[in-house]
Amino acid sequence: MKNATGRSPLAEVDPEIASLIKNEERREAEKIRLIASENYASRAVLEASGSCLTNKYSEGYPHKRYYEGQQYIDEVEELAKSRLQALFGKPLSDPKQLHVNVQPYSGSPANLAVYLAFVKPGEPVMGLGLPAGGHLTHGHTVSITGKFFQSIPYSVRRDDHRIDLDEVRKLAKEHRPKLIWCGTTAYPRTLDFPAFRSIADEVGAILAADIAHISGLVAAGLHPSPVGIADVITSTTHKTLRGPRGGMILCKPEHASVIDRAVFPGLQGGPHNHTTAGIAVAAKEATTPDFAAYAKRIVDNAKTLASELLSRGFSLVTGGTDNHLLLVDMTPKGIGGKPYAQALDRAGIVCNYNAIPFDPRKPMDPSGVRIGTPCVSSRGMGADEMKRLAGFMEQVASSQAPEVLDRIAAEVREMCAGFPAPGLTV
Ligand code: DSN
Repeated sequence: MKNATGRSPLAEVDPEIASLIKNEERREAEKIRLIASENYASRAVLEASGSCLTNKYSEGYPHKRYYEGQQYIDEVEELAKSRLQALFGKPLSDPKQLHVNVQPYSGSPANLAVYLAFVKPGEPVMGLGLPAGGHLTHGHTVSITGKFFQSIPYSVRRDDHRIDLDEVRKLAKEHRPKLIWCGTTAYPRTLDFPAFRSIADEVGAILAADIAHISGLVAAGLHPSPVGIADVITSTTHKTLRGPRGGMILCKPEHASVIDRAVFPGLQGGPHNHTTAGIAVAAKEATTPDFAAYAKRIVDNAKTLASELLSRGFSLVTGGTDNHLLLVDMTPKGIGGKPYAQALDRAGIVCNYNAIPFDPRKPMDPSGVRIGTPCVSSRGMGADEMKRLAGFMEQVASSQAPEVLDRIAAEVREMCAGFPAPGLTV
């Protein structure tokens, strides 16, 4: 038989890349990953998103494509959509009224599609400023969304660091934005979607909820849902929702066609069908008791970690958390967020340095770190491990001596060994 090319395993074809992947797998297994936007996709999600579906082009939408051969792809996309509709449509009397688009390549393209659907270049838009916990794509000056549109950022209050709804209303009345974003990347508190709805109604704006960070909590009923409140909802699919790297848009039926046209052909070509399949699997997994227990652990673990850190003299923005993340102001500990994050990494605990609201320091050397509990909760860690973790974090804040960090890293490895991570083979 003739040898077919392209049928050999990765380790044979490209040992360099195979070994880098293996190393990353080991890193993910041996470290406590606290980056609030990361997670462990399940083995089933990884299988679907690493499948032959990557080979197929499918511009268009199910049963309205520009290429033939869509017999199975159409079914994959329809399953992804109907599962997300059932998962997120619960607040509606008829969940089928929730329109779903699973084609955005990720969260930023999903958000850009919302601009394309509803706003013309130069028109005013409002979002939470990046320094206050908002996302780049909510109108930050360095993003296309701050360059092509007139961006009016709102902020959090100086005293309690919670979103200042009085300021949102005042700015909205003054600038009459076409679009108001309600969504965050570094905000530890519950979002008040009905309050944003009433402000958007007062000024005739489209209300867009970006639930990228919290969509897994929304799916599990652990954060209020914007469905039935916001006109349009965007999310990544890989954070708390625990799917593959991807994006989705949910919207009211009256916005379905403008949203679909904005995604394709407005912004993108062919959807990433392998990702769509992974999203479908994640949406199925999100209906299981396992997922409900994992989502509850996320919130419980964040609260335990918050109280343990507070009792050890750490300062938390807003004083605590309602969701999956904590923003820690390192000022009282006398160390900047960046050197602290670097020391934690050597100690086997991975997070990101992050600005705190009204940060007196520069963005590349800010006062805080952002930590989140999705990864540790996916591994099944609970209150005992959070207490131990707070102890490690306290020790690293007190000493960044290499021998201290290396000793903690060994303890972290030992602790992680008891909690195998979903999706990994080590
Ligand atoms: N990079 C994501 C985060 O870490 O929050 C947002 O896009």
